[in-house]
Amino acid sequence: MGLVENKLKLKKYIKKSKNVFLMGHKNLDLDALGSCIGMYSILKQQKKECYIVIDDKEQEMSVSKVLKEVEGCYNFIKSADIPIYLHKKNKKNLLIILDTNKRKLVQNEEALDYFDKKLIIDHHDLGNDTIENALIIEEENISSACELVVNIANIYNIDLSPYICTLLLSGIVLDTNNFTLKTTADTFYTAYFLAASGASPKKVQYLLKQDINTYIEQQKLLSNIEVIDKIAIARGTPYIIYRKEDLARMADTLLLFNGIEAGFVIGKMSKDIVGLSARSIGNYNISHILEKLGGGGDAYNGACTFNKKNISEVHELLKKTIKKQDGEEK
Ligand SMILES: [Mn+2]
Repeated sequence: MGLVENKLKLKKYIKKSKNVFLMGHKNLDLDALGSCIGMYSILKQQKKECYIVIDDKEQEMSVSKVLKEVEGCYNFIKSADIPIYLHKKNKKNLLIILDTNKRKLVQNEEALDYFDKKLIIDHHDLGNDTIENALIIEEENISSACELVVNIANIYNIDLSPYICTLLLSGIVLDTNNFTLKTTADTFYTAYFLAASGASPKKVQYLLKQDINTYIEQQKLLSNIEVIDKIAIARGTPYIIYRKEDLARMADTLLLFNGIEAGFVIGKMSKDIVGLSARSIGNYNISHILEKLGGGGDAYNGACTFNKKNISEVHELLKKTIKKQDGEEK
């Protein structure tokens, strides 16, 4: 599944296609968008017609900053318009899915049906819901989709513009929470390579700047933490609706504290839905817990949603499940 083993297959796949459509996960972040734009640039240099498919109605601040800056430079389309841009011969069309491999998480699940040839470039674990009949390049030990795209650019031996290097570096900084999570020597090497190719750390900082009010709400959430053994559980304020990405970011933050190996964050995502986001440094198996709760994930991250349950009910349920799992492991 790795890039090295699939290098030739990947090249052949790309060589045989003419129109390439790039699609990230729902609620794009800078790793998904950065990797799409990075791949676009690689493919353009291979003389492919490229399209980035975005259906998100609302955009995270960093994503909308980038989309504004690149307006007119890339072909952005909605999935409903894919048929207009398809090549007459379907085998000349290729859909590349970046930063996810799950059917339900792509921008638009129905868009998958237009394509016989699909390629996945991702750094998340595969699962039951992984898109079928696709060439999969998946490395779960790599920091981000952006890091994978840099490796692909190196396979093609091509240069990326300083702006694209900046976007790719932003994706890495985002997914590693400033080089604290899932960071290896290769990640630092990639960051070095991008910086040496003209990426601007100052610009990365600008792109990733947050809204101050969101930050304040997140800090409030962090003041309500319970630590059980090596696990930290944080609960949101019941009257605040959090975005899924913000819960995830808070769960990332929990891992920054001494002695904490796994973090869970519970918060309301809408009037009737409570979300649970989980992160682990890899030692503590959060995926079993999430599966028991009806969600999913891998060794490092995962999530789950609950209908018609309040925050305290989810909190109790989570604690029971953690206790039960600890009992099973002993
Ligand atoms: Mn990612």
